[in-house]
Amino acid sequence: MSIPFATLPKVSLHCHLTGSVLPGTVLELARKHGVPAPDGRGAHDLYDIDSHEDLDEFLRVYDLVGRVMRDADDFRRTTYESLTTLGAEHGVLYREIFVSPPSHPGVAYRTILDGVRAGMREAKADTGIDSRIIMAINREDTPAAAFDLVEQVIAHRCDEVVGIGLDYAEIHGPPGLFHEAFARAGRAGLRRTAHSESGPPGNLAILLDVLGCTRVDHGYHVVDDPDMTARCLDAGIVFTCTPVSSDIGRYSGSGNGKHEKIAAMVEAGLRVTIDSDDPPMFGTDPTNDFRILHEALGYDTEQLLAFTRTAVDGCWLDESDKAALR
Ligand code: ES4
Ligand code: ZN
Repeated sequence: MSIPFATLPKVSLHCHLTGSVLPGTVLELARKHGVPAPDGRGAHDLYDIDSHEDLDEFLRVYDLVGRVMRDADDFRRTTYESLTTLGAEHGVLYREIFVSPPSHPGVAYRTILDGVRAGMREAKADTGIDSRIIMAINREDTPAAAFDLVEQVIAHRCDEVVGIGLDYAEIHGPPGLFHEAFARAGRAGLRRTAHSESGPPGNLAILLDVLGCTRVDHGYHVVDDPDMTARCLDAGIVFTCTPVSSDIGRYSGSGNGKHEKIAAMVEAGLRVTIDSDDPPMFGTDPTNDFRILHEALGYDTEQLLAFTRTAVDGCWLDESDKAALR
């Protein structure tokens, strides 16, 4: 029996706005602002993933995309496209999108926030998709810059921003460096998550003990340590896994198409959700990530819907808004 991957309901907890910009949009915005686009040969080659040596090189392309987003309308448009073309059209009912102000140097926080919110409203009106924002700290920046970002989030507090994240290359920014920014966010009632993909494995304990994270983005190391697995089971930590994005060996150490870590996490009974990370940049989309797991691990409709239920339970909406997704 064939599974209708595209229409299965999905809830998206690990998708970056900058990583969602469609190739044609990158070129149009670069032209509009007279700034350089990534050095692709055309719209389809812009994100040629095979041409990147490592995560750092990928992130420098990502930075170039961030630099073409300059005014509120750019943020409106890219948010709208993420939520519709890369969201609602794939059965996504709700998305918590990572927005990274540090990826847009010279752009005011307020400009970003207002533009993203406009895109969210428009996408909801046109397709029904609901969404919230997670403001992401760039761990390659200083702890002081991270703290300033959290201060901005608090100064411009609004219902749409439900939490903070920590992204960019883990190797260049150990999580403990950002304890003050995360503590400030915690005191203000913001939820907290952080990327941990490449490790070292001890980073997971820092996320839980020092940063106060209730979610972990990727987090595959959890299954290498039985004590940490037990702890995360007990605490109900939610892991936002990204099959295609994490299957690029030189970024994450996997790359064999078997998705063994995700399988082990599911097998251990951990709370796992599935997403696409940076869909066009990794040549994927929410439908494809579900399909890939079905093909690699035999997951059936019931298991795929269980990922969605976990994402509904683990998302940062109020209980009454969660009920509308069930
Ligand atoms: C990212 Cl570390 C990492 N990997 C993929 N996409 C990203 N966006 C921001 N940080
Ligand atoms: Zn990510």
